[in-house]
Amino acid sequence: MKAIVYKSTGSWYRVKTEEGEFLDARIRGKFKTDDITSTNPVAVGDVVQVETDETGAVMITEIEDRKNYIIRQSPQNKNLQHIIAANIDQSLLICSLKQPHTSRGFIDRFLAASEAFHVPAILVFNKADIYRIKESDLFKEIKTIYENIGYATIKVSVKNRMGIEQIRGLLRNRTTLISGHSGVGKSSLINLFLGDEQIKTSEVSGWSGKGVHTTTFAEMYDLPGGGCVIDTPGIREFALKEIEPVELSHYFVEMKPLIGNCRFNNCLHKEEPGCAVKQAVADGKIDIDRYVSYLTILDSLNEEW
Ligand SMILES: Nc1nc2c(ncn2[C@@H]2O[C@H](COP(=O)(O)OP(=O)(O)OP(=O)(O)O)[C@@H](O)[C@H]2O)c(=O)[nH]1
Ligand SMILES: [Mg+2]
Ligand SMILES: [Zn+2]
Repeated sequence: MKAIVYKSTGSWYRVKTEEGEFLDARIRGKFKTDDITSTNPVAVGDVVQVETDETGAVMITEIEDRKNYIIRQSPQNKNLQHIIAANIDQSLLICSLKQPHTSRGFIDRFLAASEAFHVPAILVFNKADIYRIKESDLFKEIKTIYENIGYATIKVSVKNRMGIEQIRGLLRNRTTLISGHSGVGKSSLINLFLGDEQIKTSEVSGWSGKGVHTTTFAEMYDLPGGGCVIDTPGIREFALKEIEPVELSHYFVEMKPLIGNCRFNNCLHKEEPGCAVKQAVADGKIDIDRYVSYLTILDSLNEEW
């Protein structure tokens, strides 16, 4: 019987069958999927085959090919990846400019990962109710930069219900991954769209930047109006799929159309003469902070793989 994985704890999986029944399943044997060394063979959003054995236990026997997936690095082992979710239509990065602050570098890494994995990305800035002039001005600046290159950038307040209807519209009839640092309000936002089934959230007290993770496993929820959302534990860093340094600029959407104009076809847009990307930065056509993020990620690629 076909089913979709709604929750994965690593040792058991909650799946929803085609008939709409929720079952707790385990895996039998070894699965090797997508040729990646992963800590979890089965992820939320996976389409699987399940069978009930003689003892009544539900077993996952097969995983269908994934349309896409998003991974993060295993905190224990840099060479291991953890699939956050599979088969998603879009990804919402929940950010905040306060309690906690989401950095531009983190946003750019998320966007590059989304491009590499072919997942459309939207930036949502929560906690607008606590923004003062400094944060409001910063938001305007960020919105201009990211909307110029094609990413919807939306300000919301879960607390004051500001901007929530727009988000509800974006979620309808799609499968959306909700990610971001711990404490930005991912679960609180999702709770606004759910009925009685409420997710646990908790106070960010004495914010240290490390935070206590309230959500510990990724879990998918059906939206009453159609569509699904996947709540995830707070994340520190997204992993980029194994990419060559020359490929990285393909995942910076404003750089991609320019790279054919660089003098060298293996240009890394660092020190090379005749570089169209560096020229665009100098002309103010590419945001300087985006370029800095590009260089930072480029440097990190060698360390990661
Ligand atoms: N001021 C303010 N606080 C908010 C808002 N949204 C959420 N919070 C608070 O932020 C804290 C963290 O919210 P959660 O929803 O648990 O955050 P999370 O992103 O799910 O965190 P993890 O599960 O640890 O990844 C809670 O105390 C929420 O009440 C908002 O719009 N404004
Ligand atoms: Mg949460
Ligand atoms: Zn170049």
